[in-house]
Amino acid sequence: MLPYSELYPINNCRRVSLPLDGMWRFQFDPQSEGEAARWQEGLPEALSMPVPASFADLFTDRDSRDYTGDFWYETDFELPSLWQNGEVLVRFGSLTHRAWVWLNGKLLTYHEGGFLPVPVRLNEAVLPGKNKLVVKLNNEVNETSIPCGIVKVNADGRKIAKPYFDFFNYSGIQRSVHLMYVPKESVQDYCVDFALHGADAEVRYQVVTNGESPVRVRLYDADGICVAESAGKDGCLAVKNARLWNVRAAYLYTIEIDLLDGESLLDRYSDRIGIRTVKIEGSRILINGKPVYLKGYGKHEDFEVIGRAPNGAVLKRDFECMKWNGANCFRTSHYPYDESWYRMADEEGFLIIDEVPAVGMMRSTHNFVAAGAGGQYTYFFEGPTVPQLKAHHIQCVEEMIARDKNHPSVFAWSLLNEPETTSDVARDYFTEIFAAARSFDPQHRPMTGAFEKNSKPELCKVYPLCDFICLNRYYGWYISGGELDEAEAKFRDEMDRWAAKKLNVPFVFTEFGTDTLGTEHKLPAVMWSQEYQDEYLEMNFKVFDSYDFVQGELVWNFADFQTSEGIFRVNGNKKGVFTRNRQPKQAAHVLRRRWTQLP
Ligand code: GCB
Repeated sequence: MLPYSELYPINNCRRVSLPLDGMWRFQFDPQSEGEAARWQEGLPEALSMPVPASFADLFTDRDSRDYTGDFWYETDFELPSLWQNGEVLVRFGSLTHRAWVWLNGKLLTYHEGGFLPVPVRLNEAVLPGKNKLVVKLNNEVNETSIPCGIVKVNADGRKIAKPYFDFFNYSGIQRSVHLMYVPKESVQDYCVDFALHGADAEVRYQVVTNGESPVRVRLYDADGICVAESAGKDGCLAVKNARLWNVRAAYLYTIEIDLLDGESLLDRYSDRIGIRTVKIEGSRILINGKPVYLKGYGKHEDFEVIGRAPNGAVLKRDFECMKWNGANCFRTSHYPYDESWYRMADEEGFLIIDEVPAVGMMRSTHNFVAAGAGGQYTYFFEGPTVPQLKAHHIQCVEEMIARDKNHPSVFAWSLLNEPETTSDVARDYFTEIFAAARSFDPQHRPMTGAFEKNSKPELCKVYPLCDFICLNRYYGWYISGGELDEAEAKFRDEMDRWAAKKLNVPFVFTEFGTDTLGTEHKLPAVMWSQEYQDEYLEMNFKVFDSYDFVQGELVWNFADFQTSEGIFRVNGNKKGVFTRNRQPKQAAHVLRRRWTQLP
């Protein structure tokens, strides 16, 4: 188990979670001098900064927007005097990409990885009354971090992130922060798994506590009626006539875990869970034993001004747009999202492919050095930084599964996006990643990863590790752009070669799409016009529909999103079916027509 489990903060008669969101103090530290100058005791020249938010788009100058390096946040809080005899924690939804946390000048935690919670136990440093919480973050990307990238140092000494990935390197305290009170002896974690027997279901559970007091588990239906009860840390709840969590027809029960001392309640943790099974059988994805065809999107956490921060209104609008055009699934490309996404997907009956931020593993500086020295290009996974990268990759997978394992919406884990896959070193690297991932998931959900065009049927050495195969393909955009007939022929040729392998597993397209400007119309269609996006999609659908093993289509991307600057990007990636402010391009109607008719 991870230290101080990833349990979502809740409030009840035994637990308190107070959001520390709001205006914090903030300071850039371009010379990395803060620690020596004791900024952990207070920031000398702080600006105000909202939490949660990415800092980049709040500034009006370029240097601040693109700032790369160390930066600091600080806030004060008062410890409620009622919080006696328990554990006091602070839980950051994420800290991008790495962070050091001090309370009252005492260093309590270092955490690497920018997209998963950082829970910190405060007891050793917390004071009655006023407390000062200070966080130093660093948003550099490198070849040991996921996502991967490098940092370029300009002539004037300024650093600038050069991501090996196609989304803006948003950073900061981008998710909510909670101050939490948890009883001394408490529920630290729990997991559930399911078996269906006709109309009945078994909910098998495991509870982790930090003591030996007895555990009682109850399951309540959506009307609040207790439908099953069991005792012990390991047990089974027998549910008669179970209401299943189904795709776009969700039903949620509440699991309530009590830690008891005789009649009195030491701790209680409750959560909403859905009863459903996931299975890959031949080329079908089965939810509750029934095949489901995936329709939807690859997304990003991305919006004007707030960057990567969650926002309830944007979340709601995105789900409404997805429901309107008949979607049932999305991939959290290219990192685990804020927990609000999973909670709403649980409620709305959406399926999620939950992705770890393993993106940018194609070419590293080491590969170029090897080539430049008169030798040959080496493979990405031959670089000297790979052992550290792998450790970090496995840590992220573990934290992601620990956080998201109980969501009914999460039906599969994606462990990679578009790495180099044709070498033996790549195969060996991912063999370890998949083995580790499989050991972490109590529900043994399918594992997969998204493969780019060089991962051809004859060359890719990593796809055999996957339970279903996800392809990112851009025939008609990056390949044969503007020539849809030629693109279709090339696409079918590749698909025929996959078909010839008779793999008997589902294939899902996790990316296909065209950059499209909401302003451009053209008859006949040209690249970047809305008409071209429509024709491109129709061509792709014809190909998908010709192969029975294609069991899903997740368009790239749900909405336009911010990226680094470059000659291929017009103030960001414009492959959205919706604009960045969530209005439909013409293609949204094409998808709506298809997806509302597909069974
Ligand atoms: C990809 C990447 C995605 C990019 C997309 C594109 O293959 O996985 O991150 O944004 O292509 O639009 O080029």
